Amino acid sequence: MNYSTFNPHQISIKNNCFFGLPTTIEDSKIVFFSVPWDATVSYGEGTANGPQAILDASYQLDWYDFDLPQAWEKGYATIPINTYIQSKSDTTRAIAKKVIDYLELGNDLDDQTIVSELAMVNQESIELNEWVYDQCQNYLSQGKFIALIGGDHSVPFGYIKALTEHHQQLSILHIDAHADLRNAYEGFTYSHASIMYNVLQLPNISKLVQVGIRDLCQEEMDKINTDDRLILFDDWQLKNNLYQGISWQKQCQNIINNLSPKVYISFDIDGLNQGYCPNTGTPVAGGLDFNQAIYLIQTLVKSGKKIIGFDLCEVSPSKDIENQWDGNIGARLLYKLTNLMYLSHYQ
Ligand SMILES: [Mn+2]
Repeated sequence: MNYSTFNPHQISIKNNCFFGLPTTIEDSKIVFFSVPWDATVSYGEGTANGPQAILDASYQLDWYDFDLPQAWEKGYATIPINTYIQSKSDTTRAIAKKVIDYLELGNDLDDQTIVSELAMVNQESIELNEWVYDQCQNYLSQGKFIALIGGDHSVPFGYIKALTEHHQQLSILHIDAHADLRNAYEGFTYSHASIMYNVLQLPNISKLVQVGIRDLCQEEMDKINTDDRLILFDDWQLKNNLYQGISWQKQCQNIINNLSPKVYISFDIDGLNQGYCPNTGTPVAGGLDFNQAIYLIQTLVKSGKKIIGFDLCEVSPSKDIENQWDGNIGARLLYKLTNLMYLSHYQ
């Protein structure tokens, strides 16, 4: 760990590490693993640039954390953002866009060129999943925790798969505007809109607890109503409860009671109110306040349950490079989630 040039009272040095922290991967307890990929994004593109936007904005934060003083010395290291994956995302997304444009015209899948392009995108997604899985297996087997930074919401699949091989009975706390329970979307098996459908096919997933959901289709609602593992806390009900005087504390406790002792958090930034993520791919009105979301996770940690990993996805920077708001929120959320994950194991 090279702290010789690091002063936690001063400004960050731009060292290509999240929050300017000088920890080496070897000495780390937690690694920041970026997956700059948004090949199948259907609406607004740009989440492949999320990790870089969060990294750029992260230098601006102060390190003091009210839950975890001296968080900066706990051992968080950055795995460099993989530029090969990012360029692969760009080329794959160009093909995917042709398929999406074709389907959005109301065409059926009878054009052989489109069919083979669709197959190509699906193959690239499989390879991305395998890459994420291999990377995560590597760090998990070294006893490290992983903070995964997307990318669109398809990217944590390989990570969750790796975790299911290290843990029996894990639950997922899924914060999102969307249920992500579609069985493939626009023909893409590993679409961002299908992540939780795909995750439910994995072994050892005991519960999927969804919070903040406010945009879903009938097929997804049917799945929620028929699969015992699925528990929905939709945004409308959460807010109605609040308006009728049921405290957020009480609601958080209720949410957490549904989770097993080992919890994975999948955090889509669009679970928050759109003011916190104006450039995210598929924004929806409503959503959680920043502090509400943090309070939920603080309550989880206080309950004694362990956060065994998390992802933060769908942060997309503004086209105006001077505007770091999305990245700034992403960075603050990333720091807080990382600190709370740390605290859940070492308090
Ligand atoms: Mn979403």
